Amino acid sequence: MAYSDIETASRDDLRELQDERLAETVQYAYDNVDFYREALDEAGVAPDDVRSVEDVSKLPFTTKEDFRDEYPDGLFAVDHGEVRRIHASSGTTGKPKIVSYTDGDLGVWREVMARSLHAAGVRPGQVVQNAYGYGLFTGGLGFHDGVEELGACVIPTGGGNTARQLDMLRDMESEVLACTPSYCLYLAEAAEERGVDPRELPLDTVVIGAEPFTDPMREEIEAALDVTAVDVYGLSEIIGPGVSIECEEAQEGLHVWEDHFLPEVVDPQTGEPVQEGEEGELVLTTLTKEALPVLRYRTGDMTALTYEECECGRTVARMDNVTGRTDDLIIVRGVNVYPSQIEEVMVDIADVAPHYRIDLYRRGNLDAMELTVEYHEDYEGGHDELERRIREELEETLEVKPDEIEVVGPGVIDRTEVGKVKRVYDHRDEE
Ligand code: DLL
Repeated sequence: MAYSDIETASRDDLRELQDERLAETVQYAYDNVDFYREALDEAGVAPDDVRSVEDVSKLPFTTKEDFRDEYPDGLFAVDHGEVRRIHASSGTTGKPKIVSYTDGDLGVWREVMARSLHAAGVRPGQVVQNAYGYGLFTGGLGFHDGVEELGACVIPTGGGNTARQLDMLRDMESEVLACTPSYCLYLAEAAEERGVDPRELPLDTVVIGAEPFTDPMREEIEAALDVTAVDVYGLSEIIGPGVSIECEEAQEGLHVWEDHFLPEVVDPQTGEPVQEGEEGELVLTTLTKEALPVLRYRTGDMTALTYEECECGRTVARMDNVTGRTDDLIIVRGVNVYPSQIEEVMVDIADVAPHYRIDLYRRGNLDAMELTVEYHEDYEGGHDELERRIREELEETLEVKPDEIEVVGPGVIDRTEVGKVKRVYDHRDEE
């Protein structure tokens, strides 16, 4: 059933392996990376103090800022001669985070991606169209290698070039499409514009990730393309895509490949571990990485963990779908708002298309929030009526009201063809 035995191992066996690998990783990082040696010394923790998974909380956190401070290669544990590949994650501000892989790391990545695709229902011989961007972004090559490792056929379309993307989907009869959720919706729309019913395409499965999306958004994708949409998660600092994925059977939480990545969830304010099932910030420790071992990385992604066996039989931990990050909280007139709250409300209104943007301004001393939403192409009513309905629905969920809601026609809001979607535009710091 599973791609590798470890996916269904007993929790005790898995724990034993993690204990061993964690102790090795801490010693390895201490011996080979000045940053970790100094951080552990400063925290008064000796590598020997970390003997088992329970001891992980003794270790100091590693943050995004540490990657930036150590730019470009201060966190590498091997000489350049042993590095076989470099990727980078751009981020919105400042220097990119440079990440590196040895031959062994690339092998692990291929293995966890093959496992992930298998869990998503992909089988050898199938055609997988890979519309994640190739290049420094980990999405393209991460999927590419995983598809080949699994023994399926990859079509490396990369991001963008929508006309050719659609031709390939139809002519090569791709059964699986890998891309961001926003691009997936865009492709469905673009197909319709060209007179192709997206539901008639041969696709069975889409493997979506790299950006947050809510459950209603997923349902929208599944209905638009008549597919199963499976959520895949990962980040460059840890390896790239393939840290965790849902199984096609249950689609109930993302299986974390715990033999390579040790997950914890902590309170984002205090850094203290939370109870199983409670929401908090995901923290990850690599257990087998050679070029770039990472101890207790604060991902900024909000999720919860469960260790209950899944109905698919896998025993590894599962994390909730990540719908937000600790840093995408927007504060409007002192009230906390998450974009995912707005998305959930809007995608639930049938006459609204799942395309929206949020603009924040400072007017005098006050924050102003403007929401632009597209109506669905089948909608025949008036703008005012729809604006009123959106306002009413939002007022039930949000503590702060948008100052303006503008309903616009289909296709007016810019689409993201390459890379990750941007929904919040904060103009408050602009003059
Ligand atoms: O986005 C790796 C990836 C590629 C994952 C393709 C899945 C598919 P980065 O560019 O380093 O790596 O961005 C990592 O993207 O910390 C999350 O905030 C977000 N993210 C990734 N996957 C998901 C997901 C890739 N399934 C950052 N749901 C992470 C929500 C996600 N957010």
